[in-house]
Amino acid sequence: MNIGKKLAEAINEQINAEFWSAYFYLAMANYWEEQGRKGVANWYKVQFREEQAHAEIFIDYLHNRNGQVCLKPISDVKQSWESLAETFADTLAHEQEVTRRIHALYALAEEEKDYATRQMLNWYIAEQVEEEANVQEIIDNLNLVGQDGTGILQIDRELGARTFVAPAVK
Ligand code: OFO
Repeated sequence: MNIGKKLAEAINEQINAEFWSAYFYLAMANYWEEQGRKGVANWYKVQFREEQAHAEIFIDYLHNRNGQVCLKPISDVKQSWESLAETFADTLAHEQEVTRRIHALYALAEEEKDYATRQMLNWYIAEQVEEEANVQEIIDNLNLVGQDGTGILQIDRELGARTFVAPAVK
């Protein structure tokens, strides 16, 4: 069944938002690479790739429902941060906003009685719970070590071990 106009527009907006997220995390990866925090940079590079994958899933979905993809310009992102704490606080706030957006999309799918879109969005709803929990854990660890250099190095090393795994939904 072809996707309705209203939902197609909302999904196109979300595609743009996912690419904005990718851009945002790439800026963080670049910044921390330039500050010598290679583990943090790696974590954000993986995040960058995940966001691109999120956009691609929506693109494939629109095509499967005979919808048209409309790529819009990506607006500017912040380029520097005072501290790791600020970076991860920005990340959590952003993911909370994305969660709100995904929930709004789900509500629209319900309103439109588009059960296929509702089903597809279940994956994103679960993904957002994971995204927020992962970032919260890093924030908790950063709070725990405070300004302790050894602790920060340990966190950097752990974040450096993250690898990209393509989402199973693809
Ligand atoms: Fe696409 O989940 Fe983060 O932003």
